[in-house]
Amino acid sequence: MVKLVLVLGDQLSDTLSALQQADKTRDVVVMAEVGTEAGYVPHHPKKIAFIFAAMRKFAQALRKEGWTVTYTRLDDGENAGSTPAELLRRAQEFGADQVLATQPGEWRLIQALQDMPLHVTLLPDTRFLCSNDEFSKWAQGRKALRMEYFYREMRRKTGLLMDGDQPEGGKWNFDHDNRKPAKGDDLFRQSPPAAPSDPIVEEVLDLVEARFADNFGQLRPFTFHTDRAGALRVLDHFITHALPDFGTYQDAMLSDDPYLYHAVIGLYLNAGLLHPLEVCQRAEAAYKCGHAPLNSVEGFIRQIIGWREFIRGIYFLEGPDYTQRNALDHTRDLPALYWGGATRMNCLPHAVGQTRDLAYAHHIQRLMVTGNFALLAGVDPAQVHEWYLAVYADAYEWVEAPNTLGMSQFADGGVVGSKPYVSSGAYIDRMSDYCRSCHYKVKDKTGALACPFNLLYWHFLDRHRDRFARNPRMAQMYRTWDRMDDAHCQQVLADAGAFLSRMKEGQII
Ligand code: FAD
Ligand code: DLZ
Ligand code: SF4
Repeated sequence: MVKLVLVLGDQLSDTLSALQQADKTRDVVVMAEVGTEAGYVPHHPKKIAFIFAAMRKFAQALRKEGWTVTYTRLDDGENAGSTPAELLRRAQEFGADQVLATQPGEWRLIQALQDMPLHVTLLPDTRFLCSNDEFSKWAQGRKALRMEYFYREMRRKTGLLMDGDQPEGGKWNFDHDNRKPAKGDDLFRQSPPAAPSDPIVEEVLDLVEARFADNFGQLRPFTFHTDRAGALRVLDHFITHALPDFGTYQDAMLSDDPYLYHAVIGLYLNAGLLHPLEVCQRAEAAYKCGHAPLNSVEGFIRQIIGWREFIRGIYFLEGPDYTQRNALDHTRDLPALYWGGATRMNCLPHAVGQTRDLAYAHHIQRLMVTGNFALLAGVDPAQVHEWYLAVYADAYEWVEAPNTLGMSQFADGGVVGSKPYVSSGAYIDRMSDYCRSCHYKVKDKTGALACPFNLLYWHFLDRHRDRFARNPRMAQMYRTWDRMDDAHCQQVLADAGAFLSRMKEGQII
Protein backbone atom coordinates (compact mmCIF):
# COMPACT_ATOMS: atom_id res chain seq x y z
CA MET A 1 0.00 0.00 0.00
CA VAL A 2 1.13 3.52 -0.73
CA LYS A 3 2.94 5.33 2.10
CA LEU A 4 3.25 9.05 2.67
CA VAL A 5 6.81 10.32 3.08
CA LEU A 6 6.97 13.50 5.14
CA VAL A 7 9.69 16.03 4.31
CA LEU A 8 9.77 19.04 6.66
CA GLY A 9 11.21 22.46 5.93
CA ASP A 10 14.48 21.60 7.71
CA GLN A 11 14.80 18.16 6.15
CA LEU A 12 15.90 19.18 2.66
CA SER A 13 18.51 16.45 2.15
CA ASP A 14 18.36 13.70 -0.44
CA THR A 15 20.05 11.47 2.16
CA LEU A 16 17.04 11.90 4.48
CA SER A 17 16.24 8.57 6.17
CA ALA A 18 12.51 8.82 5.28
CA LEU A 19 13.38 9.16 1.59
CA GLN A 20 15.92 6.37 1.77
CA GLN A 21 13.41 3.97 3.33
CA ALA A 22 10.63 4.82 0.87
CA ASP A 23 9.83 3.37 -2.53
CA LYS A 24 10.08 6.02 -5.24
CA THR A 25 7.84 4.06 -7.58
CA ARG A 26 5.00 3.68 -5.07
CA ASP A 27 5.15 6.26 -2.24
CA VAL A 28 4.13 9.91 -2.18
CA VAL A 29 6.26 12.69 -0.71
CA VAL A 30 4.30 15.26 1.31
CA MET A 31 5.65 18.77 1.72
CA ALA A 32 3.57 21.65 3.04
CA GLU A 33 3.93 25.28 3.98
CA VAL A 34 1.65 25.47 7.01
CA GLY A 35 0.39 28.15 9.36
CA THR A 36 1.36 26.23 12.51
CA GLU A 37 5.05 25.96 11.54
CA ALA A 38 5.19 29.47 10.17
CA GLY A 39 3.50 30.83 13.28
CA TYR A 40 4.63 28.99 16.46
CA VAL A 41 6.92 31.99 17.03
CA PRO A 42 6.99 35.22 15.02
CA HIS A 43 9.81 34.01 12.74
CA HIS A 44 11.99 36.58 11.01
CA PRO A 45 10.54 37.13 7.49
CA LYS A 46 13.92 36.21 5.94
CA LYS A 47 13.81 32.86 7.75
CA ILE A 48 10.31 32.06 6.47
CA ALA A 49 11.27 33.10 2.93
CA PHE A 50 14.45 31.00 3.08
CA ILE A 51 12.55 27.90 4.22
CA PHE A 52 9.66 28.26 1.77
CA ALA A 53 11.90 28.95 -1.25
CA ALA A 54 14.26 26.11 -0.32
CA MET A 55 11.28 23.76 0.18
CA ARG A 56 9.84 24.66 -3.23
CA LYS A 57 13.18 24.06 -4.94
CA PHE A 58 13.74 20.80 -3.09
CA ALA A 59 10.29 19.58 -4.17
CA GLN A 60 11.20 20.40 -7.77
CA ALA A 61 14.48 18.51 -7.45
CA LEU A 62 12.71 15.45 -6.00
CA ARG A 63 10.23 15.46 -8.88
CA LYS A 64 13.12 15.58 -11.35
CA GLU A 65 14.54 12.50 -9.63
CA GLY A 66 11.28 10.68 -10.24
CA TRP A 67 9.44 11.11 -6.93
CA THR A 68 5.73 11.84 -6.75
CA VAL A 69 5.58 14.98 -4.61
CA THR A 70 2.51 16.76 -3.27
CA TYR A 71 3.35 20.31 -2.33
CA THR A 72 0.97 22.63 -0.50
CA ARG A 73 1.67 26.33 -0.61
CA LEU A 74 0.71 28.56 2.30
CA ASP A 75 -1.88 30.36 0.18
CA ASP A 76 -3.44 27.22 -1.37
CA GLY A 77 -7.19 27.30 -0.76
CA GLU A 78 -7.15 23.68 0.50
CA ASN A 79 -4.24 24.13 2.90
CA ALA A 80 -5.24 22.29 6.10
CA GLY A 81 -3.09 24.54 8.29
CA SER A 82 -0.79 22.10 10.08
CA THR A 83 1.57 19.27 9.19
CA PRO A 84 -0.62 16.50 10.71
CA ALA A 85 -3.74 17.94 9.05
CA GLU A 86 -1.95 18.04 5.69
CA LEU A 87 -0.86 14.42 6.13
CA LEU A 88 -4.46 13.38 6.90
CA ARG A 89 -5.73 15.23 3.83
CA ARG A 90 -3.13 13.54 1.62
CA ALA A 91 -3.78 10.14 3.22
CA GLN A 92 -7.40 10.42 2.12
CA GLU A 93 -6.42 11.62 -1.33
CA PHE A 94 -4.03 8.71 -1.94
CA GLY A 95 -5.69 6.03 0.19
CA ALA A 96 -2.61 5.79 2.44
CA ASP A 97 -2.66 4.71 6.07
CA GLN A 98 1.04 4.92 6.87
CA VAL A 99 3.53 7.75 7.17
CA LEU A 100 7.31 7.53 7.00
CA ALA A 101 8.97 10.46 8.73
CA THR A 102 12.45 11.35 9.87
CA GLN A 103 12.35 12.43 13.51
CA PRO A 104 11.57 16.18 13.60
CA GLY A 105 13.94 18.48 15.50
CA GLU A 106 11.33 19.55 17.99
CA TRP A 107 9.37 17.68 20.68
CA ARG A 108 6.22 19.65 19.80
CA LEU A 109 6.11 18.21 16.31
CA ILE A 110 7.20 14.71 17.36
CA GLN A 111 4.25 14.65 19.77
CA ALA A 112 1.85 15.96 17.12
CA LEU A 113 2.90 13.22 14.68
CA GLN A 114 2.65 10.52 17.32
CA ASP A 115 -0.87 11.66 18.19
CA MET A 116 -2.12 11.18 14.62
CA PRO A 117 -4.73 8.56 13.74
CA LEU A 118 -2.34 7.13 11.12
CA HIS A 119 0.54 4.71 11.58
CA VAL A 120 3.60 6.99 11.73
CA THR A 121 7.09 5.48 11.63
CA LEU A 122 9.64 7.93 13.05
CA LEU A 123 13.10 7.12 11.72
CA PRO A 124 16.34 8.38 13.28
CA ASP A 125 17.78 11.51 11.70
CA THR A 126 20.98 10.10 10.22
CA ARG A 127 22.16 13.52 9.05
CA PHE A 128 23.85 13.92 12.41
CA LEU A 129 27.10 12.21 13.36
CA CYS A 130 25.89 11.10 16.77
CA SER A 131 22.54 9.36 17.14
CA ASN A 132 20.28 9.96 20.12
CA ASP A 133 21.06 6.45 21.42
CA GLU A 134 24.78 6.95 21.08
CA PHE A 135 24.59 10.24 22.97
CA SER A 136 22.53 8.66 25.77
CA LYS A 137 25.12 5.90 26.10
CA TRP A 138 27.93 8.43 26.22
CA ALA A 139 26.05 10.48 28.85
CA GLN A 140 25.12 7.50 31.03
CA GLY A 141 26.83 7.47 34.41
CA ARG A 142 28.67 10.75 33.90
CA LYS A 143 28.39 13.27 36.74
CA ALA A 144 28.59 16.16 34.33
CA LEU A 145 28.33 16.31 30.55
CA ARG A 146 31.16 18.33 29.09
CA MET A 147 31.43 19.14 25.41
CA GLU A 148 35.22 18.78 25.37
CA TYR A 149 35.14 15.03 26.20
CA PHE A 150 32.24 14.39 23.84
CA TYR A 151 34.16 16.22 21.10
CA ARG A 152 37.18 13.94 21.52
CA GLU A 153 34.91 10.94 20.98
CA MET A 154 33.59 12.55 17.78
CA ARG A 155 37.15 13.22 16.58
CA ARG A 156 38.01 9.56 17.12
CA LYS A 157 34.78 8.42 15.50
CA THR A 158 35.14 10.56 12.37
CA GLY A 159 38.94 10.40 12.17
CA LEU A 160 38.96 14.16 11.56
CA LEU A 161 42.30 15.79 12.45
CA MET A 162 43.64 12.54 13.88
CA ASP A 163 47.19 11.31 13.62
CA GLY A 164 46.65 7.63 14.37
CA ASP A 165 44.96 7.63 17.77
CA GLN A 166 46.43 11.01 18.69
CA PRO A 167 45.05 14.46 17.87
CA GLU A 168 46.76 16.27 15.01
CA GLY A 169 49.34 18.72 16.36
CA GLY A 170 49.46 16.97 19.75
CA LYS A 171 46.50 18.82 21.30
CA TRP A 172 42.72 18.39 21.04
CA ASN A 173 41.96 22.07 21.36
CA PHE A 174 43.84 25.12 20.10
CA ASP A 175 41.66 27.82 21.64
CA HIS A 176 44.68 29.18 23.43
CA ASP A 177 45.79 30.67 20.06
CA ASN A 178 42.33 32.08 19.30
CA ARG A 179 40.03 34.86 20.50
CA LYS A 180 41.85 37.98 19.41
CA PRO A 181 40.03 41.27 18.76
CA ALA A 182 39.63 42.05 15.05
CA LYS A 183 41.50 44.68 13.16
CA GLY A 184 39.00 47.32 12.02
CA ASP A 185 41.15 48.34 9.06
CA ASP A 186 41.30 44.94 7.35
CA LEU A 187 39.94 45.82 3.92
CA PHE A 188 40.24 42.32 2.54
CA ARG A 189 37.42 40.65 4.42
CA GLN A 190 34.63 39.60 2.09
CA SER A 191 31.00 38.95 2.96
CA PRO A 192 29.48 35.60 2.00
CA PRO A 193 28.41 35.60 -1.67
CA ALA A 194 24.87 36.89 -2.18
CA ALA A 195 22.46 34.73 -4.17
CA PRO A 196 20.98 36.22 -7.34
CA SER A 197 17.20 36.36 -7.22
CA ASP A 198 14.99 34.04 -9.30
CA PRO A 199 11.26 33.61 -9.96
CA ILE A 200 10.73 31.12 -7.10
CA VAL A 201 12.38 33.43 -4.59
CA GLU A 202 10.48 36.48 -5.91
CA GLU A 203 7.15 34.68 -5.59
CA VAL A 204 7.96 33.62 -2.03
CA LEU A 205 9.10 37.12 -1.08
CA ASP A 206 5.77 38.54 -2.25
CA LEU A 207 3.89 35.93 -0.21
CA VAL A 208 5.96 36.55 2.93
CA GLU A 209 5.65 40.30 2.51
CA ALA A 210 1.87 40.01 2.32
CA ARG A 211 1.45 37.52 5.19
CA PHE A 212 4.18 38.35 7.71
CA ALA A 213 4.53 42.11 7.41
CA ASP A 214 4.23 42.57 11.20
CA ASN A 215 7.01 40.15 12.12
CA PHE A 216 10.25 41.69 13.39
CA GLY A 217 12.91 41.74 10.65
CA GLN A 218 13.78 43.13 7.22
CA LEU A 219 12.73 40.86 4.36
CA ARG A 220 14.59 42.67 1.60
CA PRO A 221 17.24 42.66 0.35
CA PHE A 222 17.09 38.86 0.42
CA THR A 223 20.47 37.31 -0.37
CA PHE A 224 20.30 33.81 1.15
CA HIS A 225 20.90 30.89 -1.16
CA THR A 226 17.97 28.50 -1.32
CA ASP A 227 19.39 25.30 -2.80
CA ARG A 228 22.30 22.97 -2.23
CA ALA A 229 24.40 24.39 -5.07
CA GLY A 230 24.17 27.85 -3.54
CA ALA A 231 24.94 26.55 -0.06
CA LEU A 232 28.05 24.84 -1.45
CA ARG A 233 29.10 28.15 -2.99
CA VAL A 234 28.91 29.81 0.43
CA LEU A 235 30.96 26.96 1.91
CA ASP A 236 33.60 27.32 -0.84
CA HIS A 237 33.80 31.03 -0.24
CA PHE A 238 34.28 30.51 3.48
CA ILE A 239 37.00 27.88 3.04
CA THR A 240 38.87 30.09 0.57
CA HIS A 241 38.52 33.50 2.20
CA ALA A 242 37.66 33.22 5.86
CA LEU A 243 38.66 29.84 7.34
CA PRO A 244 42.35 30.72 7.72
CA ASP A 245 41.43 33.49 10.20
CA PHE A 246 38.32 31.84 11.67
CA GLY A 247 39.94 30.71 14.91
CA THR A 248 42.02 33.78 15.57
CA TYR A 249 39.09 36.21 15.29
CA GLN A 250 36.25 33.90 16.30
CA ASP A 251 35.20 36.04 19.27
CA ALA A 252 35.76 39.47 17.72
CA MET A 253 32.94 41.95 17.04
CA LEU A 254 33.04 44.97 14.76
CA SER A 255 30.25 47.50 14.21
CA ASP A 256 30.59 47.62 10.43
CA ASP A 257 31.22 43.91 9.79
CA PRO A 258 28.51 41.46 10.85
CA TYR A 259 30.28 38.37 9.49
CA LEU A 260 34.02 38.84 10.09
CA TYR A 261 35.54 35.38 9.54
CA HIS A 262 32.41 33.34 10.29
CA ALA A 263 31.05 30.81 7.83
CA VAL A 264 27.37 31.88 7.85
CA ILE A 265 26.37 28.31 6.99
CA GLY A 266 24.24 27.50 10.05
CA LEU A 267 21.02 28.04 8.11
CA TYR A 268 22.15 25.68 5.32
CA LEU A 269 23.40 22.98 7.68
CA ASN A 270 20.25 23.07 9.77
CA ALA A 271 17.90 22.98 6.78
CA GLY A 272 19.78 19.98 5.37
CA LEU A 273 21.39 21.68 2.36
CA LEU A 274 24.88 20.94 3.70
CA HIS A 275 26.06 17.87 5.58
CA PRO A 276 28.21 18.38 8.70
CA LEU A 277 30.77 15.77 7.68
CA GLU A 278 31.33 17.19 4.20
CA VAL A 279 31.80 20.65 5.71
CA CYS A 280 34.41 19.37 8.17
CA GLN A 281 36.18 17.32 5.50
CA ARG A 282 36.50 20.43 3.34
CA ALA A 283 38.00 22.31 6.29
CA GLU A 284 40.39 19.44 7.08
CA ALA A 285 41.52 19.33 3.43
CA ALA A 286 42.28 23.08 3.62
CA TYR A 287 44.56 22.36 6.59
CA LYS A 288 46.24 19.41 4.90
CA CYS A 289 47.11 21.40 1.78
CA GLY A 290 48.51 24.24 3.89
CA HIS A 291 45.75 26.75 3.08
CA ALA A 292 44.50 27.15 6.67
CA PRO A 293 46.30 26.80 10.01
CA LEU A 294 45.45 24.16 12.60
CA ASN A 295 44.11 26.59 15.23
CA SER A 296 41.41 27.76 12.81
CA VAL A 297 40.55 24.40 11.32
CA GLU A 298 40.42 22.62 14.68
CA GLY A 299 38.30 25.45 16.13
CA PHE A 300 35.88 25.29 13.22
CA ILE A 301 35.55 21.50 13.21
CA ARG A 302 34.97 21.61 16.98
CA GLN A 303 31.97 23.90 16.48
CA ILE A 304 30.38 21.37 14.17
CA ILE A 305 31.24 17.89 15.40
CA GLY A 306 31.63 19.12 18.98
CA TRP A 307 29.18 21.86 19.90
CA ARG A 308 26.50 21.24 17.29
CA GLU A 309 26.24 17.51 17.99
CA PHE A 310 26.58 17.95 21.77
CA ILE A 311 23.81 20.54 21.84
CA ARG A 312 21.49 18.26 19.88
CA GLY A 313 22.33 15.34 22.15
CA ILE A 314 21.35 17.42 25.20
CA TYR A 315 18.03 18.50 23.63
CA PHE A 316 16.88 14.93 23.08
CA LEU A 317 18.40 13.60 26.30
CA GLU A 318 16.75 16.19 28.51
CA GLY A 319 13.23 15.81 27.14
CA PRO A 320 10.27 18.04 26.30
CA ASP A 321 10.23 19.99 29.58
CA TYR A 322 13.69 21.45 28.93
CA THR A 323 12.25 24.65 27.47
CA GLN A 324 10.36 25.38 30.69
CA ARG A 325 13.43 25.39 32.93
CA ASN A 326 14.26 28.46 34.96
CA ALA A 327 16.93 27.44 37.46
CA LEU A 328 17.74 31.02 38.45
CA ASP A 329 14.07 32.06 38.88
CA HIS A 330 14.42 34.98 36.49
CA THR A 331 11.13 36.72 35.78
CA ARG A 332 11.72 40.13 34.19
CA ASP A 333 10.17 40.86 30.81
CA LEU A 334 12.37 40.99 27.75
CA PRO A 335 12.92 44.71 27.18
CA ALA A 336 11.53 46.33 24.04
CA LEU A 337 15.06 47.04 22.82
CA TYR A 338 15.26 43.37 21.70
CA TRP A 339 12.53 44.20 19.19
CA GLY A 340 14.28 47.36 18.01
CA GLY A 341 13.18 49.71 20.82
CA ALA A 342 15.44 52.64 21.69
CA THR A 343 18.39 52.27 24.07
CA ARG A 344 21.43 54.32 24.94
CA MET A 345 23.69 51.26 24.94
CA ASN A 346 25.64 50.84 21.72
CA CYS A 347 26.47 47.11 21.73
CA LEU A 348 22.87 45.86 21.98
CA PRO A 349 21.39 47.88 19.09
CA HIS A 350 24.28 46.70 16.91
CA ALA A 351 23.57 43.05 17.61
CA VAL A 352 19.79 43.58 17.43
CA GLY A 353 19.92 45.80 14.33
CA GLN A 354 22.04 43.28 12.52
CA THR A 355 19.64 40.55 13.57
CA ARG A 356 16.71 42.61 12.24
CA ASP A 357 18.46 43.27 8.91
CA LEU A 358 20.15 39.91 8.32
CA ALA A 359 18.46 37.28 10.55
CA TYR A 360 22.05 36.64 11.62
CA ALA A 361 24.40 37.48 14.44
CA HIS A 362 27.53 35.52 15.20
CA HIS A 363 28.06 33.42 18.28
CA ILE A 364 29.71 35.98 20.52
CA GLN A 365 27.08 38.59 19.75
CA ARG A 366 24.39 36.04 20.68
CA LEU A 367 26.22 34.86 23.79
CA MET A 368 28.05 37.86 25.18
CA VAL A 369 25.87 40.77 24.08
CA THR A 370 22.16 39.87 23.79
CA GLY A 371 22.44 36.71 25.92
CA ASN A 372 24.74 38.21 28.54
CA PHE A 373 22.50 41.25 29.02
CA ALA A 374 19.31 39.17 29.39
CA LEU A 375 21.00 36.91 31.94
CA LEU A 376 22.53 39.75 33.96
CA ALA A 377 19.20 41.61 33.92
CA GLY A 378 17.30 38.51 35.08
CA VAL A 379 14.96 38.17 32.09
CA ASP A 380 12.49 35.27 32.04
CA PRO A 381 14.37 32.58 30.05
CA ALA A 382 11.19 31.48 28.24
CA GLN A 383 10.93 34.94 26.69
CA VAL A 384 14.62 34.91 25.78
CA HIS A 385 14.17 31.46 24.21
CA GLU A 386 11.22 32.61 22.14
CA TRP A 387 13.19 35.60 20.88
CA TYR A 388 16.16 33.54 19.73
CA LEU A 389 13.92 30.92 18.15
CA ALA A 390 12.15 33.63 16.16
CA VAL A 391 14.88 35.93 14.96
CA TYR A 392 17.67 33.78 13.48
CA ALA A 393 17.51 32.05 10.11
CA ASP A 394 19.31 29.02 11.58
CA ALA A 395 16.99 28.63 14.61
CA TYR A 396 15.16 25.36 15.29
CA GLU A 397 14.39 24.27 18.79
CA TRP A 398 16.83 21.32 18.96
CA VAL A 399 19.77 23.69 18.51
CA GLU A 400 18.41 27.00 19.76
CA ALA A 401 16.99 25.83 23.12
CA PRO A 402 20.12 24.28 24.68
CA ASN A 403 22.18 27.20 23.40
CA THR A 404 19.80 29.80 24.82
CA LEU A 405 18.41 28.18 27.93
CA GLY A 406 21.53 26.19 28.74
CA MET A 407 24.67 27.86 27.50
CA SER A 408 23.44 31.43 27.58
CA GLN A 409 20.84 31.72 30.37
CA PHE A 410 21.94 28.92 32.77
CA ALA A 411 18.22 28.11 33.03
CA ASP A 412 19.02 24.38 32.99
CA GLY A 413 21.08 24.76 36.18
CA GLY A 414 24.35 23.69 34.57
CA VAL A 415 23.57 20.86 32.14
CA VAL A 416 25.21 22.54 29.13
CA GLY A 417 27.79 24.67 30.90
CA SER A 418 29.54 24.45 34.24
CA LYS A 419 29.19 28.17 34.90
CA PRO A 420 27.11 31.04 33.54
CA TYR A 421 28.53 33.09 30.66
CA VAL A 422 28.47 36.51 32.29
CA SER A 423 30.83 39.40 31.81
CA SER A 424 31.10 43.07 32.59
CA GLY A 425 31.57 45.71 29.88
CA ALA A 426 35.34 45.10 29.90
CA TYR A 427 34.95 41.91 27.85
CA ILE A 428 32.79 43.64 25.22
CA ASP A 429 35.25 46.53 25.11
CA ARG A 430 38.19 44.16 24.59
CA MET A 431 36.53 42.17 21.82
CA SER A 432 34.71 44.95 19.92
CA ASP A 433 34.68 48.58 18.87
CA TYR A 434 31.18 49.17 20.33
CA CYS A 435 32.17 50.96 23.52
CA ARG A 436 33.98 53.80 21.75
CA SER A 437 30.74 55.33 20.55
CA CYS A 438 28.49 54.50 23.49
CA HIS A 439 26.55 56.93 25.67
CA TYR A 440 27.76 54.91 28.66
CA LYS A 441 31.37 54.75 29.79
CA VAL A 442 32.80 51.28 29.94
CA LYS A 443 35.38 52.29 32.55
CA ASP A 444 32.74 53.77 34.90
CA LYS A 445 31.73 51.39 37.66
CA THR A 446 29.03 53.55 39.27
CA GLY A 447 27.07 56.67 38.45
CA ALA A 448 24.74 57.84 35.71
CA LEU A 449 27.15 56.94 32.90
CA ALA A 450 28.36 53.59 34.25
CA CYS A 451 28.16 50.83 31.65
CA PRO A 452 25.03 48.80 32.53
CA PHE A 453 26.98 45.57 32.06
CA ASN A 454 29.33 46.67 34.85
CA LEU A 455 26.46 47.37 37.23
CA LEU A 456 24.45 44.29 36.40
CA TYR A 457 27.44 41.94 36.49
CA TRP A 458 27.97 42.50 40.21
CA HIS A 459 24.24 42.61 40.85
CA PHE A 460 23.96 39.15 39.24
CA LEU A 461 26.83 37.69 41.27
CA ASP A 462 25.53 39.23 44.46
CA ARG A 463 21.95 38.00 44.04
CA HIS A 464 23.09 34.48 43.10
CA ARG A 465 25.83 34.14 45.68
CA ASP A 466 24.26 31.06 47.30
CA ARG A 467 24.33 29.18 44.02
CA PHE A 468 27.68 30.23 42.59
CA ALA A 469 30.07 31.24 45.37
CA ARG A 470 31.29 27.66 45.81
CA ASN A 471 31.75 27.08 42.08
CA PRO A 472 35.55 26.87 41.68
CA ARG A 473 35.33 28.57 38.28
CA MET A 474 33.65 31.58 39.89
CA ALA A 475 35.49 31.84 43.18
CA GLN A 476 37.90 34.46 41.83
CA MET A 477 35.00 36.74 40.82
CA TYR A 478 33.54 36.54 44.35
CA ARG A 479 36.96 37.21 45.89
CA THR A 480 37.24 40.37 43.76
CA TRP A 481 33.75 41.51 44.81
CA ASP A 482 34.46 40.77 48.46
CA ARG A 483 37.67 42.78 48.38
CA MET A 484 35.83 45.89 47.19
CA ASP A 485 35.01 48.66 49.60
CA ASP A 486 31.58 48.11 51.18
CA ALA A 487 30.28 51.58 50.32
CA HIS A 488 31.31 51.03 46.68
CA CYS A 489 29.50 47.68 46.58
CA GLN A 490 26.35 49.26 48.01
CA GLN A 491 26.53 52.01 45.38
CA VAL A 492 26.95 49.46 42.55
CA LEU A 493 23.92 47.50 43.79
CA ALA A 494 21.83 50.65 44.21
CA ASP A 495 22.72 51.88 40.70
CA ALA A 496 22.01 48.46 39.24
CA GLY A 497 18.66 48.32 41.06
CA ALA A 498 17.73 51.76 39.74
CA PHE A 499 18.70 50.69 36.21
CA LEU A 500 16.51 47.58 36.47
CA SER A 501 13.61 49.68 37.75
CA ARG A 502 13.94 52.02 34.77
CA MET A 503 14.01 48.99 32.49
CA LYS A 504 10.86 47.60 34.12
CA GLU A 505 9.02 50.90 33.72
CA GLY A 506 9.84 50.85 30.00
CA GLN A 507 12.08 53.92 30.17
CA ILE A 508 14.88 54.22 27.65
CA ILE A 509 17.90 52.55 29.21
P1 FAD B 1 30.36 29.79 12.64
O1 FAD B 1 30.77 30.66 13.73
O2 FAD B 1 31.00 30.03 11.32
O3 FAD B 1 30.46 28.29 13.06
C1 FAD B 1 30.32 27.23 12.12
C2 FAD B 1 29.19 26.31 12.48
O4 FAD B 1 29.43 25.69 13.73
C3 FAD B 1 27.83 26.96 12.61
O5 FAD B 1 27.21 27.18 11.36
C4 FAD B 1 27.08 25.93 13.45
O6 FAD B 1 26.52 24.94 12.65
C5 FAD B 1 28.18 25.33 14.31
N1 FAD B 1 28.12 25.89 15.66
C6 FAD B 1 28.94 26.79 16.22
N2 FAD B 1 28.62 26.99 17.52
C7 FAD B 1 27.55 26.22 17.75
C8 FAD B 1 26.74 26.00 18.90
N3 FAD B 1 26.97 26.59 20.06
N4 FAD B 1 25.69 25.16 18.77
C9 FAD B 1 25.42 24.54 17.60
N5 FAD B 1 26.16 24.70 16.50
C10 FAD B 1 27.22 25.53 16.59
N6 FAD B 1 23.10 27.92 16.30
C11 FAD B 1 22.19 27.47 15.43
O7 FAD B 1 22.55 26.77 14.47
N7 FAD B 1 20.86 27.74 15.61
C12 FAD B 1 20.42 28.49 16.65
O8 FAD B 1 19.23 28.74 16.78
C13 FAD B 1 21.38 28.98 17.57
N8 FAD B 1 21.00 29.74 18.63
C14 FAD B 1 21.93 30.21 19.49
C15 FAD B 1 21.49 30.95 20.60
C16 FAD B 1 22.42 31.42 21.50
C17 FAD B 1 21.96 32.19 22.70
C18 FAD B 1 23.79 31.17 21.31
C19 FAD B 1 24.79 31.66 22.28
C20 FAD B 1 24.21 30.42 20.22
C21 FAD B 1 23.30 29.93 19.31
N9 FAD B 1 23.70 29.17 18.20
C22 FAD B 1 22.75 28.68 17.34
C23 FAD B 1 25.11 28.79 18.00
C24 FAD B 1 25.91 29.75 17.10
O9 FAD B 1 25.77 31.05 17.58
C25 FAD B 1 25.48 29.66 15.64
O10 FAD B 1 25.54 28.32 15.21
C26 FAD B 1 26.40 30.48 14.74
O11 FAD B 1 26.43 31.80 15.16
C27 FAD B 1 25.93 30.38 13.28
O12 FAD B 1 26.69 31.23 12.47
P2 FAD B 1 27.79 30.71 11.47
O13 FAD B 1 27.20 29.70 10.57
O14 FAD B 1 28.46 31.88 10.88
O15 FAD B 1 28.75 29.95 12.47
C1 DLZ C 1 10.58 26.81 10.54
C2 DLZ C 1 9.58 26.31 9.56
C3 DLZ C 1 8.68 27.21 8.96
C4 DLZ C 1 8.75 28.67 9.20
N1 DLZ C 1 7.72 26.79 8.13
C5 DLZ C 1 7.62 25.48 7.83
C6 DLZ C 1 6.59 24.99 7.00
O1 DLZ C 1 5.73 25.72 6.55
N2 DLZ C 1 6.57 23.67 6.72
C7 DLZ C 1 7.48 22.80 7.22
O2 DLZ C 1 7.43 21.61 6.91
N3 DLZ C 1 8.45 23.23 8.05
C8 DLZ C 1 8.54 24.53 8.36
N4 DLZ C 1 9.49 24.98 9.23
C9 DLZ C 1 10.41 23.98 9.85
C10 DLZ C 1 9.72 23.25 11.03
O3 DLZ C 1 9.26 24.20 11.96
C11 DLZ C 1 10.71 22.26 11.64
O4 DLZ C 1 10.70 21.13 10.83
C12 DLZ C 1 10.35 21.86 13.04
O5 DLZ C 1 10.46 22.94 13.92
C13 DLZ C 1 11.30 20.75 13.53
O6 DLZ C 1 12.63 21.16 13.53
FE1 SF4 D 1 27.81 48.07 25.71
FE2 SF4 D 1 28.74 49.06 28.02
FE3 SF4 D 1 30.26 49.11 25.86
FE4 SF4 D 1 28.12 50.68 26.01
S1 SF4 D 1 29.93 50.77 27.30
S2 SF4 D 1 28.77 49.47 24.24
S3 SF4 D 1 26.70 49.38 27.14
S4 SF4 D 1 29.52 47.29 26.93
